Amino acid sequence: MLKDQVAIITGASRGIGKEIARQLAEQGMKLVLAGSSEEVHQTAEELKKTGFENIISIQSDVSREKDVQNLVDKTLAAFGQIDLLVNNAGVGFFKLTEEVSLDEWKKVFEVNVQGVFLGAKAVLPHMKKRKSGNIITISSDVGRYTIPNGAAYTATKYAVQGFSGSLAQEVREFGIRVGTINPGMVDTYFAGSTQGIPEKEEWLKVEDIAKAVVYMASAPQYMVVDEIILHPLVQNYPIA
Ligand code: NJP
Repeated sequence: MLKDQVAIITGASRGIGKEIARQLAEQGMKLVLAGSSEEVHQTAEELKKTGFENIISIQSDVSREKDVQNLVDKTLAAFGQIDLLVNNAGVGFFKLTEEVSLDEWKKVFEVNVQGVFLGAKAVLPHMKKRKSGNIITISSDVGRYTIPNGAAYTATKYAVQGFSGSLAQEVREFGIRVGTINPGMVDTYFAGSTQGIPEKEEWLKVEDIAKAVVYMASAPQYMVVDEIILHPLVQNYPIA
């Protein structure tokens, strides 16, 4: 069903985004990988070496409108259509509120919230014209409940939930589906961590999140998967 469809994945240099790219490539999708660093090109090369074709990489910062518009324009020039936008790029840090600088506050909102807004805004005219499309955002379980020592990050993910819910209702009549995937602790490079260290052995794996993306994106056109929340069994979290 996803075969020959076109996806843009932001934050595809490493971590969850890289594995989403791998699994969507396995489905036969044509991919545009975006990341703010040059690492994104290496990731695309790595995937191509494993036999996947139709993958391009574009260095772009999701918090910059020009970069995001360029990403969408180049995708349309290369592949002619956009079926799926995966807003995955995100940053986070965890400290007491009085220790958070205004620059850190701005940065986390610029990437996690402004980036999601800019991505959606840039693909919507095209998706509305085609009367189809999928916008999937990797949000967080802390978009649904709060944690201490992470007020700025938590605030961004609550914002993402509000934005996505409102957008979903706005674009339903155009056949466009909007959903969020809200993981708990995932073993990646997030917040300056390292992927694959023994302390995170029982955390969610990038493969788990990528599978959720494939499931959400493959839902039949009459169905919308609004949200998937997933946690490692070892994580203690409140249940609503
Ligand atoms: O983190 P990491 P994850 N513009 O650090 C890119 C959410 N999440 O895979 O820019 C464009 O390994 C960066 O690439 P580069 C989290 O909030 C995670 O875990 O080239 N891209 C890299 O590819 C986030 O939304 C956990 O350096 C930018 C990627 O983002 C998503 O999962 C739990 C960028 C980050 O890779 C993926 O994060 C949870 C920019 N301005 C939610 N800035 C978790 N790991 O536990 C960064 O609830 N990137």
